[in-house]
Amino acid sequence: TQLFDRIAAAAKNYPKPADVKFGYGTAGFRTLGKRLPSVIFSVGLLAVLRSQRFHGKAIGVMVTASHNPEADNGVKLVDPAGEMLEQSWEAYATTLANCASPAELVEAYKQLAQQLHINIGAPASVVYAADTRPSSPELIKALEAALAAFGDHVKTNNIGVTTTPILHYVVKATNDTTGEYGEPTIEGYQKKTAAAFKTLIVSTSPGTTDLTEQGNRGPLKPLPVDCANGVGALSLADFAKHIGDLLPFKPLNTQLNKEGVLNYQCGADYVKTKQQLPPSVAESGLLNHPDNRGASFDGDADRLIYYYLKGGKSFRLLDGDKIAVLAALFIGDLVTRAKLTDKIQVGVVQTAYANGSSTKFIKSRNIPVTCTATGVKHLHHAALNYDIGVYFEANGHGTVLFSDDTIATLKKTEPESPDQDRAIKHLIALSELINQAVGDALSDMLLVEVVLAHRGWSAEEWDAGYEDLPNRLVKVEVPDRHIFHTTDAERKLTSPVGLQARIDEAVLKVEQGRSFVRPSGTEDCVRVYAEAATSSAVDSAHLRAELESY
Ligand code: 16G
Ligand code: ZN
Repeated sequence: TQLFDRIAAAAKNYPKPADVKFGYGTAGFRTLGKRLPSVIFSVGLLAVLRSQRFHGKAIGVMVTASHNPEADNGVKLVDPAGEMLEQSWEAYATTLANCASPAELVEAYKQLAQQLHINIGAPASVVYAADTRPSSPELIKALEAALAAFGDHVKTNNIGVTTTPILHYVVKATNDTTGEYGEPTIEGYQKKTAAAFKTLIVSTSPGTTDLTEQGNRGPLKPLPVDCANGVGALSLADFAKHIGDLLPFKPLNTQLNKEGVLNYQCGADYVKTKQQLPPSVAESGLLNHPDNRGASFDGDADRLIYYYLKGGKSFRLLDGDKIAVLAALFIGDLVTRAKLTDKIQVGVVQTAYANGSSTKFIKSRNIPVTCTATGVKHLHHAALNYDIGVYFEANGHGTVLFSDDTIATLKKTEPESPDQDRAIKHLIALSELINQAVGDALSDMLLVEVVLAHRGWSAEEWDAGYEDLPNRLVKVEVPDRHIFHTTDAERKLTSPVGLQARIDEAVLKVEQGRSFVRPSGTEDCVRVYAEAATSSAVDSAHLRAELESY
């Protein structure tokens, strides 16, 4: 009861704004930063419960609004293995966040603990971090106020200002009982990632200068990286110190203390939705050489988009689909060279937004493809069904998961040739380079660089595999998006009745047509996607679908 009094007293400083209904959506809570203190306070309570549920394992809390405007902020919980919060708990988060008074909050918290049979006096551990938004320090204070109400049996670890994927890494590493995953610190992440990258780029065996197929290419060409004026700029600068000139970076959009610049006219989301270079990147002139490639992070560095100028002129996007194809084919080749195709199956997980050409291309290479609903948790879950699961959303969020059995197989296989030996070592190093918890712009970028270096490819050669179908994505504000229900991984509508038939009809009229409508999980709108063999066809298909969705 003392605990309840302390929670109620602390909660008084974080009153819930009266006019809002909060919802824990696809990416946690997200809205204007100044509306969030009460929400963050309630998330602190839930994080403790969640940790107690797992006998005191560490739970993560990340304060960020990713690619959203600077005035927004958000919060999401990270489960012990470094994954997104289990879906069944999202409703609990929503319940606590909408309590109108401290008394109501304490009551809801008490009931929840009872319902879940959780001993509220048990030990707990919470790891937290924030991105660079101006509202983040205030929100972290609200979180700390909630955690402080518990006293000593709740261990807290503030890792400071860092990227979303690094927080996920630290949570996973904190809970790793084998001690093999890596040190549970930001520095531990940097060291682990740098070591794996070096293994993949430079030889560690005496007598050879590298481990690539085509001989030593020396240091890689400088890589311009648009950091969206976000926290990725910090992690990148930090990482660069660990690898010397092995891969020289040209960081762009790295202003962390200037108001109004976060995600503004830059970053992965800007590039993907506008299908053009950020003006700052264009002006830098760094992409003018046809051999050059550039990369953009989003505001919390969990999304990555590549691009280049074909012939030094025309913009070409290398999005999540292109990255998935690059990674899956490379890893597939390594598995073949490791002579493990009978034991290790590589598969790709996409969403309905994946360009039809990418899906077709992957299947043509005999790699299985699964389609899931939008949102990282769905892709992540499906990727676990493969021995090596490559998952990417077209928007650049994704990673590659290696199952425990796969790692064990790799470690116990006795190689019979130097090439097989090399392939096995490379697969193990890739599993260490690639963030196993969540999509990670920095580590995904290093993955891309490794593949390009090993293949000896420029961006244009990477791009040459398949040609994206022309496509459009628009949002439509409808009176009530909740009447839109989908099935088949969001590719078909079941309601409003009749609408799907009309979409099907429109799509049939155009070559290679495909279109779907789904309610957004993050905004009050529905999204309409369409693709077709030609640009003019896609316009007519999308227009019809859009009109019909009203
Ligand atoms: C969230 C998801 C992202 C998804 C997007 C779709 C996470 C961490 N993020 O940002 O994966 O692409 O929502 O938004 O799951 P929408 O539902 O508004 O289209
Ligand atoms: Zn993000």
